[in-house]
Amino acid sequence: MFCFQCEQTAKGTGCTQVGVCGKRPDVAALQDLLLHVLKDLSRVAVAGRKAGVTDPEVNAFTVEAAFSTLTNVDFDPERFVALIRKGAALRRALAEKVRAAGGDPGDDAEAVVPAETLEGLVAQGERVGIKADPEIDPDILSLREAVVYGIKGLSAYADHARILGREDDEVYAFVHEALAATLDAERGLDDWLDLVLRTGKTNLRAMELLDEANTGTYGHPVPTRVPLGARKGKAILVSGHDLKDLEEILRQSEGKGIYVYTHGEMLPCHGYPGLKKYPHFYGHYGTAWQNQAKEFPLFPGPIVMTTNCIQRPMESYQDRIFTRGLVGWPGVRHIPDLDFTPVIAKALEMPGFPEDTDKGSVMVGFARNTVLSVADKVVAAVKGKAIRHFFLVAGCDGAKPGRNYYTEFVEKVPADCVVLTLACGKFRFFDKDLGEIGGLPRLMDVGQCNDAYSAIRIAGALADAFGCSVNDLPLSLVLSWYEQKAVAILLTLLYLGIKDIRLGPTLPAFLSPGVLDVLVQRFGIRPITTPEDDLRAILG
Ligand code: FS2
Ligand code: SF4
Repeated sequence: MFCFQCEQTAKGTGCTQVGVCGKRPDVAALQDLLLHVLKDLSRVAVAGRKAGVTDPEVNAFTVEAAFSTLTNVDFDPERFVALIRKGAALRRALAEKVRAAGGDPGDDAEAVVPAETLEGLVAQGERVGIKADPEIDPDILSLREAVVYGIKGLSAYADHARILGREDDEVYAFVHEALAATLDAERGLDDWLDLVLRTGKTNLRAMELLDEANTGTYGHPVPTRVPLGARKGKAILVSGHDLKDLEEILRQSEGKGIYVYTHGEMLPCHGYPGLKKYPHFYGHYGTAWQNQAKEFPLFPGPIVMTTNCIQRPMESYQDRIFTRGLVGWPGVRHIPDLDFTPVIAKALEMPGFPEDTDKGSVMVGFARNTVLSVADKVVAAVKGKAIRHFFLVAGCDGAKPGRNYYTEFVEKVPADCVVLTLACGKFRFFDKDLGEIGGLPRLMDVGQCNDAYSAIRIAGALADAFGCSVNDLPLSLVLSWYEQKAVAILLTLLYLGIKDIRLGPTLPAFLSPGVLDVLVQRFGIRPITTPEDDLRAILG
């Protein structure tokens, strides 16, 4: 196997024996084969659009399957076998439709015919992995993989938006165009660079759709205090990013003496009016994804993983962790639709929390609507020099010790500066009381990684208010990355021309020295150093 799509990749170069995430070589090969099937399906979808043929099932399948291969989503070989077979079947059916419409779907002989057995599929996958072409130019490989990982992240956003009824064919058309392009051996460096930035552009649209979907369905988040302790009683823990799953769990567990808690990236959900209206939606339990082996054994109820990031479940909670949606782990009970009866039954059967405990609280709900409703105050505070600088300290968390940088950075931010945050990296500092400046909290949680669009809108509106570009605002981006949604967001920031981003804890292994050089020259992107040095460099 070879995989270097995430930040924790082995030795900073690539996982070759087994994934640091727990991905086994057979699953890695199946994911490679699924991606290959998707690329081939995309080629036919591109030909279809030229002939006026689009297929909603193919569109939905493409983003679901790409999302399935994102880090820490699905580790179950059987699920990938089903996806590979479905992808190949959709390709055959679509090719027929395209032909019937007068289009040219290409040669069927070139299509992948999935092997009959698991071993056969794994062998097929091993032939189409990242390093399948030993002759490929390292910079082309780097840009091609940046596009693929950007598409995986974008697909996650498009899939979340689709679940809540928001779609745009332009997004699907681009996903198909980009995946099909990865099969084109003739593309030059400039074409690849262009495709990288267009991936960022389309990701912005996908994030916009998701923002519309979330706020249109559940209202704009409002500032909300979330307890970190527990209420005496039965309990369900919901992790991941899927708001629809959370809503259904809340609706189906209502009036049953169960309290619902968020875990990880679900924390910001407490701010949505359409979700906080449930009186048994109580509080938040635990911290970021990489601490689940420590935190889940102590939760006295079932746990539902709605999306990334799942880790190998420990023996002690294997019988009460459930996967939902695209998440999979061999042997873990999967909820195939929105019927959470088994989860509720498990909660009722388990002891729950024996007493109330108080572990303090945190504030959420500082998404674009809240922050921009006090834009006048913010602008006045900057003009009156009460606020010197804004820092967006955002992105993923992970297990590496180098991620303490982000905790220390926030601790060292001077008292006249404001910290905006989003995604699971915030668990490094989310419970710190940084106080206020002129009635504005100094630490504001914009939301999940899925809400990066909200932060982009805040930055854009502030730039408008000051009559300058985002790059000229007193704003610095200090980002942490881990998986491919972070890659997609980074490509969007580059597409928007945002300069001088600080990125850590390490730079992506898939960026070749040549590509990194271009990013440094054109965008001033740089690795984090130390909190002291970076703060000094930013604030002067
Ligand atoms: Fe965090 Fe994990 Fe949010 Fe990423 S919970 S690293 O895949 O999606 O951010
Ligand atoms: Fe390794 Fe990350 Fe790939 Fe898992 S997703 S195999 S940890 S590079």
